[in-house]
Amino acid sequence: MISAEFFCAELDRRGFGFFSGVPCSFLKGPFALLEQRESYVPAPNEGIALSMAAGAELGGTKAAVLAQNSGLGNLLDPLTSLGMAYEIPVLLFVSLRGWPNAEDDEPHHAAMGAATIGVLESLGVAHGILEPAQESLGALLDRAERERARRRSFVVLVPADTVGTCAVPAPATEASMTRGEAVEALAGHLSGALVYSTTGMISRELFGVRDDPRNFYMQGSMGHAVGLGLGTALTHPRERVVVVDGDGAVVMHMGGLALVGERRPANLTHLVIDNGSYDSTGGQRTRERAMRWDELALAAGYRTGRICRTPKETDAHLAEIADQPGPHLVALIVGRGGATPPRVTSAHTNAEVRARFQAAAAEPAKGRR
Ligand SMILES: Cc1ncc(C[n+]2csc(CCOP(=O)(O)OP(=O)(O)O)c2C)c(N)n1
Repeated sequence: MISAEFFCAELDRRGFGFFSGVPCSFLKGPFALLEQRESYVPAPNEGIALSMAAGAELGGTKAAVLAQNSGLGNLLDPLTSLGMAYEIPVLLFVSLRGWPNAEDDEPHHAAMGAATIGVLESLGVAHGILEPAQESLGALLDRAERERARRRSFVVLVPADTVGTCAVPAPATEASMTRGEAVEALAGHLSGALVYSTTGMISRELFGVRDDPRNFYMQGSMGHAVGLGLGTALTHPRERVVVVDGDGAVVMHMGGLALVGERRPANLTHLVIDNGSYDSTGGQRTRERAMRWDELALAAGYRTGRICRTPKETDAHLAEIADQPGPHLVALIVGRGGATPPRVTSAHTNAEVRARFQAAAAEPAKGRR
């Protein structure tokens, strides 16, 4: 195993001065160390991480991006149309979720796990697979330097158990509600609704608190729960649609908010569980300062926007807006971390989640508008 300290020291030794990315648990250690530096800027999505790195490079600062292979989809455009077209080299570390054996990982990583290396090959992007030994990192970074000299990017692919974690004390949070309490409070208001929940711990928490065929647990597709909700809300105006989102996921594809605010479906409620962090990948911070969700919602065009900080406030506000036309945005401020809820896939395959959701959605509902 390569220690996170060695990993970062090696990048320092080679003169890297700017870092960005979106976390993956395979790279938890380096993220924990980089987070403590001014030179690391957490990005809302991998494409922005890459374009920021390219901007740093254009100014003469060597830059590196750390990402999960699910994020390749977000960064391929700037990697090709910016990095390759303008010959701006960037060093990328991309984790290999779902590889080499798809069965060893969550099913939503299977397709990208199998395709990651082929995608890079078909684009002609130089890459190498990191092995859990310090010499391997040195050899790949030497190759990256040779590519850089030709003004080409290089991708270091990082399989599971290659880079170590490290203990960094989590910053204290001032929130007075846990994720579990927030989900319990909102779960009382989901009856009859079609519910889309976001990737990671939030879907798992909802599954643990209130499993229901009318819940669609969207693992993967980070940032796209609101798109699912909007598509259903617009095409099925008699259904009540609730999206249970995370702050990291919303910010990843924030354009969805603008579209909700523009189309204004009265039947859509967007709940954002804001813990200021990417809890599902190890609790890395999402933002330095809290988002003003209420103002953001109103500016985007939602009919109401509100921040709730306690289960009681959440319960009262959700009861209050239940019969008012939306779209509504409610941000629930919670603390980081919490107990690890069960995986949805311990009970249902993704295809089962989809099939039972579709069947339930087709039934005459009890609580429809
Ligand atoms: C495109 C993409 N990049 C990165 C990831 C890895 N990932 C899975 S869950 C998650 C964190 C989600 O954060 P948030 O929405 O704030 O919810 P939380 O985990 O804090 O509950 C990340 C970064 C991913 N699934 N997809």
